[in-house]
Amino acid sequence: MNIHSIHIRVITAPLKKPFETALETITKREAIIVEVRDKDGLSGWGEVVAFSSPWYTEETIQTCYMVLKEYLIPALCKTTMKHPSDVQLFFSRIRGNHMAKSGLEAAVWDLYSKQINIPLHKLFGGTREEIETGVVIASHSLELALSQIESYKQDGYKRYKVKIHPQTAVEFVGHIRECYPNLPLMVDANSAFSLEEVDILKKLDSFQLMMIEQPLEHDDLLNHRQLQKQLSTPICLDESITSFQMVKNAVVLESCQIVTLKMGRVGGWTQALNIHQYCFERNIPIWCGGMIEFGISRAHNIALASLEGFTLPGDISSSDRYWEEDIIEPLIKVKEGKIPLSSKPGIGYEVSYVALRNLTIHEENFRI
Ligand code: OSB
Ligand code: MG
Repeated sequence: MNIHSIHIRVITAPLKKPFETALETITKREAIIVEVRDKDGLSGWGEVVAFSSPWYTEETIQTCYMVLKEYLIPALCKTTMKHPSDVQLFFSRIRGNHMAKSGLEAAVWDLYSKQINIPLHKLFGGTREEIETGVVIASHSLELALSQIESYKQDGYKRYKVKIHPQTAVEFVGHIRECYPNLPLMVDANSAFSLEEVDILKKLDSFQLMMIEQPLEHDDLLNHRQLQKQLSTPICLDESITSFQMVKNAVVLESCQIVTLKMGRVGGWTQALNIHQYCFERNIPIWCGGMIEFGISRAHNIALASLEGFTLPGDISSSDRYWEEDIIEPLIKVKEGKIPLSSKPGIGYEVSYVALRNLTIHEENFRI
């Protein structure tokens, strides 16, 4: 492959409003933007979706930066790659660090699909012309949650996900159901429950929820298996889905009925495609999760969600859901709950160097 240099930028931006989960409240976001350039002036783009601190995953912006600089980029410089799938070969010699790997691999795939002049979603066999999407309501205040649902309904989102907490879940979800009897609604507990609180979770069974996302500990497949036997609402695993192997474990153990796929958490496109194929062959519904990301990661997610097995709307919202200023053009805009697939090569969106420059706090260039 023709690769000339790699440029990484750390960017930071405030969220339009605080994002409140059972674990943490997010008010600003950092990301590492990876740009892989070829000799002809084409650029491929990836985004590292780790958070600034390890509240959600072990990886952070700092660990990803270090791993990219000390291991992944030097390994890529040493290898003569024929095809982006070769990236997996040198990844396999570095354990874990999935989000760092994913950001770099995504940029290589984007560059490659621009070099051969086809859209990324076509390269991976996406079958959709448009994807259906959902939105996340992350507010501890019922009043704010209700007003957010009301305003997102204007964009026609196909699925609404609210964050819940054991102390308030039944009342909170009950109120929302009363106001919106037919809303396609699901809840995300971000592992705030224990198996002793099964009675609370059973009460949620009466609210016709599409699913309950990650009620128990992030790495606990056994108790999720026990819980699923006692609930009629399908359990969807999010935090637990850290690799292709973990998906197979969860499916064989019957720890969940639905899988949330976050490309960053499983280590990139290649792993995500393996998981998609495995679930598709077994009729296990999957959907594309979100990480409060900027437009580059969203664009990759849109391409991923165009694959046939993504039968449920994902957490892929408009650019203006989180940002005053996103880094891509055009901005992502959800209309009637849908986003059309771009017919341009690669991720199908241009990256704005002006917007990037405004948000960059640190950058470094590596010659291959
Ligand atoms: O649990 O799905 C989650 C955001 C940050 C960390 C964890 C989660 C989320 C979301 C997705 O809910 C939000 C989004 O990107 O729209
Ligand atoms: Mg979740």
